[in-house]
Amino acid sequence: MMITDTISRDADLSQPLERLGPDETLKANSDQLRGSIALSLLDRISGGVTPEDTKLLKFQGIYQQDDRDVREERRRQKLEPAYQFMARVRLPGGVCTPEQWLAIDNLARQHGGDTLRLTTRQTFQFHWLLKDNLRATIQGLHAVLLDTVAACGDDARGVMCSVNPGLSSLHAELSALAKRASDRAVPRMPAYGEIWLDKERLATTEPEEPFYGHTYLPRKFKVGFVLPPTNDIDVYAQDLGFITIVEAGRLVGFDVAIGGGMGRTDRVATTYPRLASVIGYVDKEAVPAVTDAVMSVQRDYGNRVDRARARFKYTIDDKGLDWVTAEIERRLGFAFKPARTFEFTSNGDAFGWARGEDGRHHFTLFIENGRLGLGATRDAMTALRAIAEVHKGSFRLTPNQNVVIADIEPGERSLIAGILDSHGLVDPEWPGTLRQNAMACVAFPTCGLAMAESERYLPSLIGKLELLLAEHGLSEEPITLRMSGCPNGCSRPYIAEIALTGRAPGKYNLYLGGGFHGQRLAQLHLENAAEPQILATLGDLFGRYAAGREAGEHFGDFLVRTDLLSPLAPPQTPGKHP
Ligand code: SRM
Ligand code: SF4
Repeated sequence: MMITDTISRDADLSQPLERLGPDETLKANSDQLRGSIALSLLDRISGGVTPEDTKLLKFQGIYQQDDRDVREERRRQKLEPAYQFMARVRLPGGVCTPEQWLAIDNLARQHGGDTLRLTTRQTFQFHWLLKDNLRATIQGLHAVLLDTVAACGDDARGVMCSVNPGLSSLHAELSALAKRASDRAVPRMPAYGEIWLDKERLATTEPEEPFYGHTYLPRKFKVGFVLPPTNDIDVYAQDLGFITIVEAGRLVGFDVAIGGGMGRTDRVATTYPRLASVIGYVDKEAVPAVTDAVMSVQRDYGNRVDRARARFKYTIDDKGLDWVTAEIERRLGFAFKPARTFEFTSNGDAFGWARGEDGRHHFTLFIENGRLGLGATRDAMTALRAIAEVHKGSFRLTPNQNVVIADIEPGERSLIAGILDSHGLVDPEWPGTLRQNAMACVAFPTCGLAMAESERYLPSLIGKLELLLAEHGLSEEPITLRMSGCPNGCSRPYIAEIALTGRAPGKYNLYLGGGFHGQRLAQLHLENAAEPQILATLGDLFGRYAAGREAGEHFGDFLVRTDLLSPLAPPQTPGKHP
């Protein structure tokens, strides 16, 4: 029987059923995401899977892609696209063991083109997987207790957590909370075990997904836990953010922020980035209930007709922040307390050695744009493998695409330092301050949505910007710079002080004036600009900044204070902002 409507529970049934978007019908009719994936994997004629299975696979953390560098040539030769797959690991808070690191490194070398990508949400991505290698990759992850469930799709995505190397006990508590929130929010997805791990389908009359039902969420949903003063996870970009409140050295609870999101659709004015709104404080014991309540409001009231406006931020703006807050409180059975105070000072990583309060050491290693192995500027992949072979602590992937070699016992430190040194990774000349504070999304050649280069272009652009900064004596000034290959904003560009989002090959929109710790949206300054115009504009603004800044003033704050941002700026997005 075809299911045409499975909006369940407290669903807003005022939406006429026949108007549900096609993705909703696909989910509803997919037999809880099984679709025909098992058959598609057996098909030897194509290197890809069917369009429907392509969408369903995303819920299992797997994206079908094609090599865009050869797309045109293959089209001319009347060949099918060079299909390959990306698989994203679910890694709450970005924490993994040395054993897991080695397994991931092995899989990347065997099946993933000798490269790994550390993402802006603290996990690993494999690229270049062929259809025939998917099963071995998933099984290899399973062997070290990892999976790709819900790393993509209309569900709760990878839960983020601050890395804070110095604050060992608070980090441990927060990281455990993030892991628990992730375990609770993740779909059960028996299809995953059946398709990839040869598990039997169980005969049951119980619902397979008691929370998600047949249609899951209207869109992806992102949760993060942050430990001030570092806003490394960019909490204002999360659908649901927990801002840690510490009193007398103890984690007591959280300010709750809802409705953040970066993505916008090119030329669609009704889509926009939005900063999350802080709606109040809860004690730490309430985290599971708050997560359930907030996600269920989005599940039941999110837009299931227009996918471009299906994220939680639009539900909030359409229904009103007060209404959504009241509905969350109704489901919780209690009201939020007034928000407490907290202070953020930056959203970047602190590089190099840090000593935790428990006496163990941590080294935060810069990884340019999160790329390891093939395509990377320096060979950190080999060094990290060598470290994983001897390390007894853990690794933490940071939200800025870097990695912390964490929990190093004092006696182990010189061994790790020696490995880093012998691979040229402790170099006082590299990276400079601008590069350390920069991020680029993947874009070409793997991302199907890329409109311009990002990861492959930003390193050379930074070299040119460094010369401009040096001319004005600004080389040591921390300035956040983020590039995305399209307006979707996977590097969270719209909260950077300088942001470039791709519009066409070699052409970018330039946004300026975001807050240094992710608290303010940047404004559109140039549209469709090529490199010479970008360099000329930024060179001029760097000169004005050097001459006119106040003591300690950040670049973004200076641009806003001196009113140097152009009238191209879009109106402020609706909603209550911090
Ligand atoms: Fe993203 C889609 C890569 C973080 C907003 N993102 C994609 C896809 C899967 C393209 C696609 O749908 O075909 C990209 C795969 C490229 C590739 O070849 O690997 C992709 N996103 C990434 C990663 C790998 C970028 C990176 O360089 O690290 C990040 C993986 C995160 C993870 O581990 O889960 C990544 N994406 C983000 C973030 C940042 C964040 O979440 O903190 C955002 C902005 C925040 C947000 O969601 O609002 C983001 N990605 C998007 C969007 C726009 C969503 C929207 O609301 O409009 C898309 C497109 C979509 O979903 O339709 C997208
Ligand atoms: Fe792809 Fe656009 Fe995301 Fe970059 S921002 S990874 S180009 S979807």
